[in-house]
Amino acid sequence: MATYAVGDLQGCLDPLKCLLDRVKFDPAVDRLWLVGDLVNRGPQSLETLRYLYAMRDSLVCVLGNHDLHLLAVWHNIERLKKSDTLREIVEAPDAPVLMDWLRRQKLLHFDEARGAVLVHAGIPPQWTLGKALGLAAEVEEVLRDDLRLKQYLDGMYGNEPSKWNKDLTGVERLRVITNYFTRMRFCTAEGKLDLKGKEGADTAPPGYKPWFAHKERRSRHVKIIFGHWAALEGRCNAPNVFALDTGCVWGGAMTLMNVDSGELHRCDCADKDAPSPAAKG
Ligand SMILES: [Mn+2]
Repeated sequence: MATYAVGDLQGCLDPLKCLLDRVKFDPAVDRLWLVGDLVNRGPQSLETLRYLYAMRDSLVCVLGNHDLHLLAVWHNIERLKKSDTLREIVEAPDAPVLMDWLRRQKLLHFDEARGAVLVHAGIPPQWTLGKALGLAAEVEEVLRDDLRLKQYLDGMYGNEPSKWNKDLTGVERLRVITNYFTRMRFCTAEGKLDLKGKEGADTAPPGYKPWFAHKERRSRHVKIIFGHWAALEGRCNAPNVFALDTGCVWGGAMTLMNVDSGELHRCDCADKDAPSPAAKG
């Protein structure tokens, strides 16, 4: 019985199967945590979702920005972009079942026994774990609510407000919470976001740092497993913080970590037609 976490899949199913074979993953007893961005850019987004749905009882999954974008496309809020590889999903006969499963996933997962958190992008420095869990739950509740879902997805896009404020309400409140958990890379110690930078940790704009690098970060005592930031190449130099996105879809590798032992496994992305890094996001 083991618990593993895997980095961003982005529609790369073969490397995932390679990793699960490598550790002899048994869905009857083992558990797989997914950092989100299950789909998009890669070659097998639909097959990946079907594969995960079939083993859904063995998974813990948090949503990434690409998963939320897929939900927005499915609900006719947003149109497909040129670089998206999501059309096969929205045209699939089983799309309603897959999309209903997807929207019931979390933004933040906390395993109390392990003292470990799973999140797509991160937790901003000014939030305690308790605060973060409460705010994630606000968005998770809206995702499951038929009456509020479309309004949320419609208001989800945008980089403002750039900083959390407890007095925020409505779509602006939900948007900034979503941006922290699913899009953040660089921010200030007070949590002001810079959502433009996508390169390595040493490319922060003046006054900004990677979210995990702030010394007084209030969630620093809990183990955090995240993805989203391929340019880190799995390195983040912060104690207790584990970066699992190693850019599989960009021709890198997919990384699987044993959550308890920290043991790492990698499988290369075999796809020679990987999309160009210029489309990274
Ligand atoms: Mn992402």
